[in-house]
Amino acid sequence: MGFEWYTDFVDTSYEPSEDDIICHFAVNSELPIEEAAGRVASESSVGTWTTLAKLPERIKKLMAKVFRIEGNRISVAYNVELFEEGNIPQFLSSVAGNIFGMRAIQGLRFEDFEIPEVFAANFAGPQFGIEGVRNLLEIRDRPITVTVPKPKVGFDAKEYAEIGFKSWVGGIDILKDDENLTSQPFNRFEDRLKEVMKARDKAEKETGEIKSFLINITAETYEMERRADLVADYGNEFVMIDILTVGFSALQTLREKCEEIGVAIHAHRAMHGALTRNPEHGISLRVITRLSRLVGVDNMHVGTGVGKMAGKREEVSQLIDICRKEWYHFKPVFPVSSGGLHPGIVPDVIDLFGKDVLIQAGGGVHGHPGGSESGAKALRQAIEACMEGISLEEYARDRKELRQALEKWGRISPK
Ligand code: CAP
Ligand code: MG
Repeated sequence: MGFEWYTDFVDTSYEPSEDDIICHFAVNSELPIEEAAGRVASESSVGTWTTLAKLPERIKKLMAKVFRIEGNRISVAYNVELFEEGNIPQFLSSVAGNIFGMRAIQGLRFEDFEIPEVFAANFAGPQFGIEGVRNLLEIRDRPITVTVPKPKVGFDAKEYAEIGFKSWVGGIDILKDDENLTSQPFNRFEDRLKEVMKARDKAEKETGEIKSFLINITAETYEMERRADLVADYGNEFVMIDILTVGFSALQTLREKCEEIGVAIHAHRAMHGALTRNPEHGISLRVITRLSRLVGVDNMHVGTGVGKMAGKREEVSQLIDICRKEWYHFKPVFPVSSGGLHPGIVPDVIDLFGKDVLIQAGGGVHGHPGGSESGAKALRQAIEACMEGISLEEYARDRKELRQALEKWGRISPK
């Protein structure tokens, strides 16, 4: 129609400059793809639904350009000046904002993005990264074991610390809060921190190994800063943050805070399914994982490819690459494999991840017939078997805990 100008944002002859930010989308619309693509580029940069009485020349250079269209997949180049340095919320308000709500576009998925060095330079990335986390734990050449007490909430601080102690003594390296445990009346944050740190000291003395705690500080931002300080006061190495429910603004604030106090960030991605699971609409885990590395988490949940949570091997493999592959100055992020794991499927996890992985088993430890300590032993034994290239069944011959785990769960992938 005479007043529309969306196709002015489509130029398949355009060669993105090295300073452009590039975003890849899948578009579902009844409109011709050029029309739909132009709407995405227009609304996520300078445009609106109608031509304007005034459009100064200098603003024209801020018009985003659809430079590639393949079927319903489009790539859009954005002048980097459209984005405030170091501001993730504004980045998302631009390329993941209004465009998801446009009536003419029935479905839109933000699949991935690429940034120029000039934009990457505004972000610190991970403080510790894989090598730094390994140094914190003095664990060099094997996957790191993690467990979440189950049931996931309800224990009081002393009961919780007791489960942590048993798990650590059984061989778990890191105790982890569940995503919905923060500071409920039955288990206040300060009480849990105090009791678990006492148990951690005892377990370290008993095992001679460094033990740590992913305590969930998720809350309002100022409160998270206060909790992070308390964690540092106890000399604990990590905080855990539910990065999507707190939001990227809060995550950026806590990244600064954790730099000051020298504490690593474990990123849980609870709520991602609301954005990521619909293949026709939403935001992919590639985008969320890449943003998390940009801001600077040290450990990041990426799925299992075999466990109870959605996420196929191929997708998990892509997320592992986003965590670990060379990317400007950013340290690699430790991928976390979690969700329905137990000793019987540890070989599948190591086959997919290699040794640079945090293997988290909650039910797969505390559901062991012998209890938490035996469950922890079974998990460690399964990892030892893999690192020595021995089958689990062979290794379980003279290791009761692994044998019992295999008797209960075999090699099943939980649904
Ligand atoms: C796993 C878990 C984790 C999920 C999150 C849970 O417990 O504690 O939150 O792994 O999913 O609450 O389900 P289990 P993801 O070990 O008992 O399954 O890691 O895919 O983000
Ligand atoms: Mg959980």
